[in-house]
Amino acid sequence: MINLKSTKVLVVGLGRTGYATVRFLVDRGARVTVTDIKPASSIECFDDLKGMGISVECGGHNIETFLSSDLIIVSPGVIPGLPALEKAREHGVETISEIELASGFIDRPILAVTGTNGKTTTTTLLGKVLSAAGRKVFVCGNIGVPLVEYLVSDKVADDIVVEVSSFQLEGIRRFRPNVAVLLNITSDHLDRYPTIEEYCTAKFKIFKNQKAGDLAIFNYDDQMIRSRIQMIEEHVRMMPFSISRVLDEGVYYSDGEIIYSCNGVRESYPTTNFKLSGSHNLENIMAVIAAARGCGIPRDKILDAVNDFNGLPHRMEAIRKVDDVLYFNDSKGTNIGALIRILESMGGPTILIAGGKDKGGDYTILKEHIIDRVKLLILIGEARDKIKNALQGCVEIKLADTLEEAVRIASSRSTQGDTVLLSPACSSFDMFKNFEERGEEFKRLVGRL
Ligand code: UMA
Repeated sequence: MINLKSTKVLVVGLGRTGYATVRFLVDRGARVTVTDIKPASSIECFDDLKGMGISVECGGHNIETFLSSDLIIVSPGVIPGLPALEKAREHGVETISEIELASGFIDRPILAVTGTNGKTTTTTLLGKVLSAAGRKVFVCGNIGVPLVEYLVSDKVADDIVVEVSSFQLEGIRRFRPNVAVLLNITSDHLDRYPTIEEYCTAKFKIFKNQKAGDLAIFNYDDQMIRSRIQMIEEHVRMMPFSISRVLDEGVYYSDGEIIYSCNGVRESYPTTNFKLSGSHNLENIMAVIAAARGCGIPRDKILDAVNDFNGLPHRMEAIRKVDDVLYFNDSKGTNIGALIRILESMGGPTILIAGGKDKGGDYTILKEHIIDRVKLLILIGEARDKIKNALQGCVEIKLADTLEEAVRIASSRSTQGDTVLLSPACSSFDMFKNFEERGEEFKRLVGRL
């Protein structure tokens, strides 16, 4: 555990993570400075921090402040290659992420979930399963509540369930989840990582510090993951899951049932009453079963909680039917892999609205999935020309300047039995504050039809 008393700590970035980190550090007697590239007028917690007597440097990063710190806590949105951070590291200043800091002070079991897609659904469902079994659970992380928030709250949890992103995992040293889940890896955030290999390396850090008795749960069907299993230490208990093959030890799908097979125990979880649909959700549920069984939760409690779970907003959320056309909001689908998984589960003809802020992926891999299922592709946002160039010729494409125009085109071109789907394969930051705002706007526009 780091001794923070009188330590000079610099917090970089003043979003949700930075603000919660500062409060924790102040509680522990650290000498805190915070810095953000944005001007003071754009920082919500600025007055609060000033009121707490914190030194706040806004409108840029002063390299001297970095070099004179004992420890730097970096917000997930700040790239590790930031020149001031690189200089500080060269000078021997330790730079870590908030999950690394917080986990060092947490004495509860930590269950961590990562993956390109499905993290939030899996984290939420795992939290619900544990709660349904009578455990006090703190659900946090990339889902929107920083892990460090637990330490400044008055909550006492039996288990901490934390969604972790590759950005958060980059900055760990000793972060050690008792249960670690890796759902899948497809190309994402290639605007931050020079290669997919570096993205994979960040994701695999979730297993890096696990010890004997800890549980490593991973998707055996995912080639990116399967080919790197040797990166998990041998002494860790491995629990693969698979939708396509029978596993001696692990969780797999067979004939409408999920089978949990471990140490001679074989349990069946019928999928008939699951409210979540699609093969991606089946995988999320298998990971939850593996994690919850690993914590000793009985089968019936798990099955009841899974059967009760309706899913989350902005993830394949059915909005309404207008003139026999069904509208779905999948605004959380912010990468190409997410869109592919959704298209795989689509039945009838689909009008797809996609586009937003490009994250450096290769849209041509969408071709084979679009040709069969999408009758019209409507593109919005900064990435629209890039996507158009990648998919030209395989589907009719229309460009729209706003989401409102996209919905108008979709509505005028749809016919009975169609589905209109917003699943952007891009982040939202070019036109919206976040994916939630984009999804809410879509629901409002569809509501007006
Ligand atoms: N900033 C700097 N210098 C820089 C870059 C940014 O000062 O060089 C400042 C910005 O001006 C801003 C602050 O840093 O004021 C923002 O920090 P942040 O981007 O880390 O945002 P937080 O509000 O702390 O939110 C972060 C996660 N954000 C990102 O990873 C980009 C949230 O995940 C997470 O919910 C939250 O911590 C709590 O853990 C969001 C996300 O988009 C949902 N995650 C990515 C994803 O899911 O794909 C990984």
